[in-house]
Amino acid sequence: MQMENENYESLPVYYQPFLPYRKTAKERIFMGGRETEPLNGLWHYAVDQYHTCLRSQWYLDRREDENGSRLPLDYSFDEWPEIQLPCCWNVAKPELFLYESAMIFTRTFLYQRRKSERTYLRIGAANYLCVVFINGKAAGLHEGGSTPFFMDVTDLLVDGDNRIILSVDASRAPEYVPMDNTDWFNYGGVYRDIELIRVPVHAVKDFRVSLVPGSDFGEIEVSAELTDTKDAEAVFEIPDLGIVSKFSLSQGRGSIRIKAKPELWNPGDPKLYDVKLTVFRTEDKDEIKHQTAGAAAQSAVDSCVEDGNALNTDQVLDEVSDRVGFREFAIKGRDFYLNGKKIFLKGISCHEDTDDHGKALTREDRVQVIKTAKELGCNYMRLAHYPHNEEMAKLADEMGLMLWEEIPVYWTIAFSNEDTYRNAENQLDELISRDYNRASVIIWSVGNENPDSDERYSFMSRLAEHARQADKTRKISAACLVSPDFTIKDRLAKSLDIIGINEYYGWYVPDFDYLTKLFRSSRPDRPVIVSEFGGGALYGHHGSSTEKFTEECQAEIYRKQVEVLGGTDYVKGMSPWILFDFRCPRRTSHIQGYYNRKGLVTSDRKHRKEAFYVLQEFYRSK
Ligand code: GCB
Repeated sequence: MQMENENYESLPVYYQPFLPYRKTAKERIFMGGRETEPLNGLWHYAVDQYHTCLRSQWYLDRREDENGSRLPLDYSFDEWPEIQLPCCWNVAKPELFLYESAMIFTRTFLYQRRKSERTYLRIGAANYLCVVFINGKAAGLHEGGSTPFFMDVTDLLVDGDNRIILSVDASRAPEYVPMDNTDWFNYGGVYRDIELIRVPVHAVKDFRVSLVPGSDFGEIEVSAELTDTKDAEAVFEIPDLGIVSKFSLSQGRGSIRIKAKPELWNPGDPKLYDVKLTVFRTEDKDEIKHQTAGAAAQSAVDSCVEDGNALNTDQVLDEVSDRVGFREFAIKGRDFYLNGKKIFLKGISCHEDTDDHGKALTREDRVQVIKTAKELGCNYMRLAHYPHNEEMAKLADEMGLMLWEEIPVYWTIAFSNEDTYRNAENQLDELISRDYNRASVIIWSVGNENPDSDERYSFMSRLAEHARQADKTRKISAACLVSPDFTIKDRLAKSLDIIGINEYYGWYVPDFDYLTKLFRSSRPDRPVIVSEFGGGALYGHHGSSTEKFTEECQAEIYRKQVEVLGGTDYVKGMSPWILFDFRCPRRTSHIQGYYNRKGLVTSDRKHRKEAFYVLQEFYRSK
């Protein structure tokens, strides 16, 4: 479906024809419990350094002129070499290691239309711009390299063979989010799943389940939204709690609050429940006979359907499910409470990066990330600086770890550019709608280390307010900078529930006395998380604790930091920088070797540095 053409000037001119096809969080489909047809696998690819596919309309695949004469072609889709998607091309093909412009991917696939359903294409993430063509027609344009996007492709698909072309552009630019300068590697590619999803005509696009904050852990809120404005009935079930509740969707939306006493989720005992939503049409209610989802729930459904009006599977519009935990993360004064108990967030920061796969981590890689954090003694992790794969939050739900999730509003992006704002807000919406049901996620971060200016203040306070309106069950934060007079007094703090502070005493500011000064001279009125501190060390490089990049120097920084932070009453959590060494083009010294070496563990995840054990000991004592 085409969107209204928008005024959107931040993209290069060859993207302009595709602006009407721009996809945002609005087009999403709720994914839990859906069958998908993966389009992962071998695709043909070609480097398209000059964006010729878009400029010269390769996607039309016009082989003859008006008179039927053959035209010379600059492409040959099926003769191009192959690559396995999803992947980051920089590591999948060593000759593309430093390539940062457009790449064309194409393949064909079989499709058979089934009556009364719509087919969506979902791409888990493509860095950074992606234009999708199906059978010669534009299907979607998406901006933002770490969030999923959807498009309804039903009317573009044909029975039999279909061609899909993706133009994926990893160029960097000052107006993008993130901008052209970051402290991590700019991997290009379609590096998360590509899949087709068949959904009913009136499908559930949003299904949110959470414990109501302040309800004495006794109320669950459920809300649902359809892809259109149909009136409908919905039945919500949690079989393990014997909950079956019916509510109405008016104009495609509805919600209900249900009294319940679920066992609460926490990192030590990450209890999850299967939940299910079935949406029924409202018409012909009187003649409907009851036979709904799940025999166990049947009698309960009976009792919740008024006046003998029953629900019939023929009347089912859509059915979705999820596995969710119930918890309350609250702030009182300068303290954090999880399910009513005071907690300290023992964390670590983490990038989405591996030597072999870049950002396209395998499930084993992700499990290893969480296990390593738990071995360190963490109950919490900061997923920096952009949305990681949604599997991370699912695993954190299952394995028991609280999360800070973030959008890439990093350093000095184009704060006065309205396009940049809309893009950042959309990435936030895509993230919130993707992970709303994850109990592990307790904090949305709207940015990292953004130097103060009026433009930055209005951009980020607007984002923080947007996040607060979008989600009442989580807290809002950002990783702020220390003020030049060595105090915590970022203007943004009043828009945040939690002040995140990045400080590098002992490293960029070698004098540790400033650390004590910072905490003594600041009087924040809300909890502080030290969202970053740390120092670099090359594993196996030993020397004195004053020699930079030795394990001893890094360990000493950690010793001094935890001593001061542990003794500061308003510091209620920390996520030092960082769990693993990670690739970084800015780090060119012979010791760094194009890696940021502030990891507590090497990038191959095999070796723990001395500082790992310093932090582990501190967390064990906490
Ligand atoms: C920071 C940034 C992080 C960098 C880190 C460093 O403050 O937030 O992205 O990688 O410092 O190593 O300098």
